[in-house]
Amino acid sequence: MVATRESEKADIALIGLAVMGQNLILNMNDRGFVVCAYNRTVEKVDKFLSNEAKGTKVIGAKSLEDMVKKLKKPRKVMMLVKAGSAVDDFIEKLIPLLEKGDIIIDGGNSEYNDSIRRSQYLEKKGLLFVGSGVSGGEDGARYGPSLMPGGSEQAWPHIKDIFQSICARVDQEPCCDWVGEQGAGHFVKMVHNGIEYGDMQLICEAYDLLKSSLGMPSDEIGKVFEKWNKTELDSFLMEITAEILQFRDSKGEILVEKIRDKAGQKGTGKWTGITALDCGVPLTLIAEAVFARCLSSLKDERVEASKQLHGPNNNYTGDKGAFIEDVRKALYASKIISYAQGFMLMRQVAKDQNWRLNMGGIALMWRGGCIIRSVFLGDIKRAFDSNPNLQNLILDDFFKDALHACQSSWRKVVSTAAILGIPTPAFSTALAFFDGYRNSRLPANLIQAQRDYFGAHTYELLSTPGQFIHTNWTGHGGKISSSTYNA
Ligand SMILES: *[C@@H]1O[C@H](CO)[C@@H](O)[C@H](O)[C@H]1NC(C)=O
Ligand SMILES: *[C@@H]1O[C@H](CO)[C@@H](O)[C@H](O)[C@H]1NC(C)=O
Ligand SMILES: *[C@@H]1O[C@H](CO)[C@@H](O)[C@H](O)[C@H]1NC(C)=O
Ligand SMILES: *[C@@H]1O[C@H](CO)[C@@H](O)[C@H](O)[C@H]1NC(C)=O
Ligand SMILES: CC(=O)N[C@H]1CO[C@H](CO)[C@@H](O)[C@@H]1O
Repeated sequence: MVATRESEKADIALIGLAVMGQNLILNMNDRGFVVCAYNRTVEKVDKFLSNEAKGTKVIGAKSLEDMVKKLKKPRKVMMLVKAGSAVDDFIEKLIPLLEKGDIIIDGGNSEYNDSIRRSQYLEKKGLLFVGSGVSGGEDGARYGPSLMPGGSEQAWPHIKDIFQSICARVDQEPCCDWVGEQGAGHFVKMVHNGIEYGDMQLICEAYDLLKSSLGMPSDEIGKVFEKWNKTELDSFLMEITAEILQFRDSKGEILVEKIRDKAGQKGTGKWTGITALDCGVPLTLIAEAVFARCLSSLKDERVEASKQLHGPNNNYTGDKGAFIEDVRKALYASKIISYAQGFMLMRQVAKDQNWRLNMGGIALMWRGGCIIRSVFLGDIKRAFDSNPNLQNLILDDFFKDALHACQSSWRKVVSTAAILGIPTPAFSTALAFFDGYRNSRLPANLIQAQRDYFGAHTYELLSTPGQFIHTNWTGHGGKISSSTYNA
């Protein structure tokens, strides 16, 4: 076989020819890059070259050795394979074939702790690792995803051109920038997915409120959402929901009402919640969104319980138009809280991991291409641009004003839902967070007293913070101290 000349070599290789992989290759090809395609099942490569990739500059590889020979140096190998052991398996197979300075990119949905481990492992071997979040689904991959790369920083100059050419753009700006060290890219993608859980749950609660309290039919709610899509709530999820609610099946009937109310999940929302619990961040809305899916999945149990447990009549008797506007404002306010909590989590983990996360840059990456893309993220970008050290998003003037303006509607919706017996876990937890966060005094003084009473865990006085004391509350009991037991 004649050796491939350097000029004919590929700019990047892509492993894994499922739909996302294929679309990303075609996207790269459109932008003028030569891509070498590889899949473990080699017939898949031939099929791709003679079908979807016909007439393009895409080349194929018959083995990993063949693939590596066809790449320009430093070699860039991107994997779009199932998260987990498949990623480690390919890494092990690639290591002996690659040279110092070559780059392995994982574009799958890996857990960020795996990416931390992989970047450390590969850097020890002289290779560079990039763990990149890729969001936007199949369409995004084909025409412009949001890309969130992190890992070995020396890799960025070599992949920047490709990544920023294929990604989505908003006002000419690419929705892709370097996120940070090690697992930062996959971490930010995880938080993105968690926020997506929250956004979806909030929209579902709004739909349920309009349906159950006002008795509005789905297509009418769809029309309302179309209007909301022209307000602060302008977003991809609002837009597709407006369409879903008006979609009719072949019988001419609204499809969404026929779908079984049992939500699935793949785990990124759960990971976000676990991470928040581990590092002590009150990420209540995303956690509620995950639990709401769990509760929904108890369909059979709920059907049984609905026959035995009774609540109030759901009908709202006040002004319909005014209530619809109240729900819109409650949704907006709750959404602000959800993003504020997401950014709190990123801030904390960045601190714990010693990552320099650029919060405004992250908002810009999410502004286009991905599932949570929205006009709203432009406002978040502006907030972090004007103050990169912003303690909390809800302390930014724009969002502070928005919360104040929505506050009375928000309270009305949450209390009305409680009175009518319509579950609004995400709306409610957002409001509870707002009220907790803006309170200088919470009842945790009593928690500290209780802990000291039964466990001698000690407490601080308001007047002497930092000084821990114990009180002999009962007048009996032995010489207990907080180290004796933990209850
Ligand atoms: C609630 O309103 C619906 C129409 O929106 C009506 O059909 C139903 O009878 C009402 N239920 C009660 C208990 O008032
Ligand atoms: C939602 O708004 C966007 C732009 O702001 C627009 O492109 C889209 O067509 C709208 N979708 C619906 C369903 O109204
Ligand atoms: C990743 O590891 C950190 C530190 O060990 C832990 O706190 C966090 O919960 C882990 N994340 C996930 C999703 O398991
Ligand atoms: C608590 O007070 C009682 C009664 O004054 C005393 O007998 C006991 O030793 C005290 N316990 C401690 C741990 O100081
Ligand atoms: C890594 C890999 O080989 N991925 C894909 C190869 O093609 C089959 C069939 O389309 C996919 O299922 C694999 O995920």
